[in-house]
Amino acid sequence: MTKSYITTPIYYVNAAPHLGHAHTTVMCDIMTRNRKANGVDTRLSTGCDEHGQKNQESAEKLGMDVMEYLDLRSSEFKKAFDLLDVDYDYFVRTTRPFHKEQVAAMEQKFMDAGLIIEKQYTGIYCKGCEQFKTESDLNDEGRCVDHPNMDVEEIDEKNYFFPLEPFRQRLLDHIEANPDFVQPPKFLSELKNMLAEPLEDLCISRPKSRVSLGVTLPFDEDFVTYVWFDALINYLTNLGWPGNDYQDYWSEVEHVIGKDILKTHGVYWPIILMGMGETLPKRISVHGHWLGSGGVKMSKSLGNVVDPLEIVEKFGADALRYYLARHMRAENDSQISVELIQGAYNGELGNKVGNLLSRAAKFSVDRFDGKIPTKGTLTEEDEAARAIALKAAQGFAEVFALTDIPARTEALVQAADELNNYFTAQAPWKLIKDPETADRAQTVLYVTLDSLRVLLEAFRQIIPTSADKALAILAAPVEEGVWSPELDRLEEGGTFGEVVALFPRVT
Ligand code: ME8
Repeated sequence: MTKSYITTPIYYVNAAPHLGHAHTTVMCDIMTRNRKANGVDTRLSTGCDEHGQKNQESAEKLGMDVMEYLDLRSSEFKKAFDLLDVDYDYFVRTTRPFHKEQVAAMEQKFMDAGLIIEKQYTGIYCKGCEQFKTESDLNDEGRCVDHPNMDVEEIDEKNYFFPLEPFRQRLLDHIEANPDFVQPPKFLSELKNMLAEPLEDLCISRPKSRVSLGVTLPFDEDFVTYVWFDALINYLTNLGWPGNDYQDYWSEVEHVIGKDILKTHGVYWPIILMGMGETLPKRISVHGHWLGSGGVKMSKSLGNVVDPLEIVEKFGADALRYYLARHMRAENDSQISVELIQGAYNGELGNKVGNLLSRAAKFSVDRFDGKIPTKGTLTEEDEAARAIALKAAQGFAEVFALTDIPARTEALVQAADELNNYFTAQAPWKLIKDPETADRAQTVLYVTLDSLRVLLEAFRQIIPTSADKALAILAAPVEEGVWSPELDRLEEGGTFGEVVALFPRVT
């Protein structure tokens, strides 16, 4: 892999950015940093899905001009991702003229190719999903299982449809030939189940009498494009598609999504691409959901909502990035709360990583006149400590998958913990008292700090601001670009930066 294109979903702007948005976007940022550090030319795209009924009604509720509303909301998303240190290359807004023009052009091509048909449709609609539903998608109260607080609507109207069934077998064959198409395997099985039965035609239009916020159909101006049919195309229009060089990145695209939008990405999108004659995505990586305390969906009424910006304000962006990276369980849903984040921040980042740095750096600064100690002959214990750090960091010197992130992050913290044990067992504060062993104290300090440096360089992929701050304390700046963990890069006799607390305790 020499190039890579990672995408987040584009988020609805009917409310402020929430924790789920933060999660997928931070995971994509981590994957992007990881690939760049491994020499892969990677582009990251994120942004906002600005069409559809939900967004339109939110603007109406506030009595705002719709474009003003969209500008305001999308700037909130941009700000949130900036605060979370997300280094994106593209920030999508589907109201951008170029995007809208390409969507309309594509629809005209589909129409000309006979891939769009017109018919009367009667059915149930969930505004929350912006999708038509069947009886089996509803709960006992007759509401959408994903949006149990919203009424579904009965709809009877003329619409335009894209037939999916003619493509189903081709998609199944593609999945068979590319078992990595969806990761992790649990979600591949879910996708296969979705494709086990004939597929209904996909309704790609909404009458303007009901929804006006959307891309007008090029062949019928009484209709706008169904929001999903326009949103998915962002992944291509972003790259300037159908311009000349989009293929370079498109052929390496990986979509990262939450489990709630597997059908749109795993069924609709590949089939739309087949209709266009385009290459299918290389991979769709899926994660579970965060649940609030009590292991239930977050909701205002339960008071278990975790607001990402409040967390950033209280603990800093890296506390949130770390929690999201370390504590999401592959394939499953996971719990989050302010208390859990606080516990991980103080107990894992603070006690294990920050504490090791301040213990070893402060001691060195006090005893060696602010200078980095020098290394003498290494013992077996020193070599073992170094090997632990190197091994944990090595996990970041290869391209990893979305599902690898928790274990790789845990390995770094675990290694820091073991370095703490090494430091305590070697007790340099005792060694320094005896002139015969004083040099040995310097070696222990050097080994500790140099091994920690290796961990911090790997940590840059997860918690970039804190890692860089720590590396500055060790006078060990790291250049952007390709990286591999190497020992003995700490400069003996170099001058420490100011030793500040990396993760000040929050109570
Ligand atoms: O679906 N835990 O937008 P959306 C983790 N506009 N991630 C979560 C989550 C949770 N509890 N809740 C949501 C849309 N997410 C469409 C996408 S793409 C062409 C169009 C994340 O604002 C997860 O990534 O509803 C999920 O897929 C996404 O937010 C849904 O965001």
